[in-house]
Amino acid sequence: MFKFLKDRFSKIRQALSKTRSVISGRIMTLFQKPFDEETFDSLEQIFYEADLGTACSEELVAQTKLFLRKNREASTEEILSFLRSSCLEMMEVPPKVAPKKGTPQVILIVGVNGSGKTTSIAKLANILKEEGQSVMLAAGDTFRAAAIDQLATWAERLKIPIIKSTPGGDPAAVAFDAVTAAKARGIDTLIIDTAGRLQNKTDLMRELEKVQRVIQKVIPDAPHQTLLVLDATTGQNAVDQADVFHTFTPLTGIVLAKLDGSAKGGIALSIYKKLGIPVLWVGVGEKIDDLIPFDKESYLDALFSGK
Ligand SMILES: Nc1nc2c(ncn2[C@@H]2O[C@H](COP(=O)(O)OP(=O)(O)OP(=O)(O)O)[C@@H](O)[C@H]2O)c(=O)[nH]1
Ligand SMILES: [Mg+2]
Repeated sequence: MFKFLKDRFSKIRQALSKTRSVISGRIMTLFQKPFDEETFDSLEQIFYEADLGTACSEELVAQTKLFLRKNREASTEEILSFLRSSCLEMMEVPPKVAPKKGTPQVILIVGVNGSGKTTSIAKLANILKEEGQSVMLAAGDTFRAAAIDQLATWAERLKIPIIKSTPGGDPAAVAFDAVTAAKARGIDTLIIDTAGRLQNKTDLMRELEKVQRVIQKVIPDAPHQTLLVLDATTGQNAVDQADVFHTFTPLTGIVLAKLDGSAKGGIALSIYKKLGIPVLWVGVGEKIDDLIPFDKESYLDALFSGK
């Protein structure tokens, strides 16, 4: 295995260690004694606690019952391996909105306050730059001067151009200027930051629609990707956030930030099952290289490994 792949796998394993101890750890203990109805109630409880959500949890419990009816002597390893493949099947859902190709590739980043948007943008920009792409940032969070400064500091550190306005400026105007500049300068990827907003604040959600409309005046196909950054420690509310954001800004993918430190890593499964929006990236720390591409197999290996 390539070293960087090993590193990635160990990072996701590490980030999911709390969730794994909820899932694998407790399931191993649960099935050490003969099972009965109570066992399955406890199993459902474990899934809830790991934030798999009601639909996933109930379905997995029902499937486990059937499996054990046919395989009464199954070992805990076999039960975990069965659960892993059931989850993989649940995650095989076609994306709701396919990303588009285009140059510049315009990526719009949205999410509630403090979910990890700006940090994830810096991490993503760094990955794209390392791949040899030219990257530009747009400081579309014009609410706070500190938000503009935060992104500008990252741009400086990464040595990439940034388009910004004075605090209080119109975010749609910044987006328009940035897309125009990225197009004129032949930039490969433009990533647009936006202010955090609660999904139930309709006026702020309408502002995001305006940002999209304005971008489309310059590039009709843009944004080619719209990524929602979710805080993995939020729990099931993250699914509601995704649902509402998706109606205003059709989402091509999710960035699941702060997976490290969360015991609720099962949320990725819930997002796939309930919304059919793919998780593309996971944040596993605060450092610049703490963003890794989401890979279902490694994710499930990490959740359901007995060790
Ligand atoms: N542990 C951990 N911390 C993270 C991760 N991603 C972001 N953070 C931290 O979360 C905090 C908020 O991150 P920001 O990137 O500023 O979040 P934001 O969504 O841009 O916030 P607003 O612009 O205020 O809405 C910062 O302290 C980040 O360092 C992650 O993957 N893991
Ligand atoms: Mg921010």
